[in-house]
Amino acid sequence: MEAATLQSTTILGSALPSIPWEERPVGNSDVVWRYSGNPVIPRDAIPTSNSIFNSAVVPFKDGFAGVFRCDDKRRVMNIHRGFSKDAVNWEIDPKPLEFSGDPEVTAFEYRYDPRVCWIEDRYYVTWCNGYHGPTIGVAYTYDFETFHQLENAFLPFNRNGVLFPRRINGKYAMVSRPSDNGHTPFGDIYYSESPDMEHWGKHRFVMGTKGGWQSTKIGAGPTPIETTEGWLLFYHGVLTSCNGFVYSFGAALLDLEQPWKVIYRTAPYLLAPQTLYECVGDVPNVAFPCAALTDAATGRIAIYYGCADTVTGIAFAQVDEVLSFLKANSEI
Ligand code: BMA
Repeated sequence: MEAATLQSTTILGSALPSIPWEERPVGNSDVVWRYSGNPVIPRDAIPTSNSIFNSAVVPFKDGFAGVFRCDDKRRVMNIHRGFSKDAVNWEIDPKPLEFSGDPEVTAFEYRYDPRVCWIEDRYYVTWCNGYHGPTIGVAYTYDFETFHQLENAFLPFNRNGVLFPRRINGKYAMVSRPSDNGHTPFGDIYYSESPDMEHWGKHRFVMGTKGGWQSTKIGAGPTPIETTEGWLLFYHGVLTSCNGFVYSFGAALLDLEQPWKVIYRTAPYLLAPQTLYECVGDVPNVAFPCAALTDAATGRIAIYYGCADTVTGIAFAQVDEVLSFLKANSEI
């Protein structure tokens, strides 16, 4: 625990020394650096998959569990559970998740871009859920064996719902990205809260697009990380080039009790698609973060991100370095 007291910014959470970690390569000065073993999940980790990306992992029992976006060879988008001892080597269930709940809500159209978030006594899964257009599906599990689906959080159209890991002022809280029914050419981040995980309201604007890498749309990435200075939110930003969308990611710091208030926000990106596995795949030039594992004792963060809509990679960061960078390079 000594390291935690030496840091200026501390993650408010559990020590978890078993998360993946690799030091920043010599000669690299990036705040976020890639794992040398990337991609960690290949596109064909299960027999039916065309691609496995934009996936979410959490600590579970003495290892890790996750919910993975697997597009199959029909190109149907669905979500599957998986387990790992080390959070690098994953066993993914070839069968998609099945949900109990109201059949009108659980009826399958498509499911993609899952997030997983531990709140109080269970894991919640949120994802982009087809229900007469994309909206945010919500379910919970205690054990990654059975999953119970709740009402969709919002009206269509919305693609990107990310829960906060604790109630804020007594309410569940979520950030999301309202959208349209196509390959949405806009997108800002909004905050909503709920007393019961089914009725969502108090919708507040958090932040919108800015120049450069985040000029077309932005959306929340992993579950926000609670720190002594605020909620650390990694988020994706999209720019439109002559050749299509380019997805990078940066970070923002949100107020702990009023998370729609942005304290800092990175003007430069933290990671942009630059390696072969981020630039070449079914959708070129995509780095799309959906999960982060943290070790509060050391301030280490392992970010899981989808690469080119094809495979999954890991990138690393130190919480105090991210905060220093945010402070020195912020434009709200
Ligand atoms: C978004 C979602 C993501 C995907 C991204 C880039 O709209 O479909 O799953 O990673 O586009 O193609």
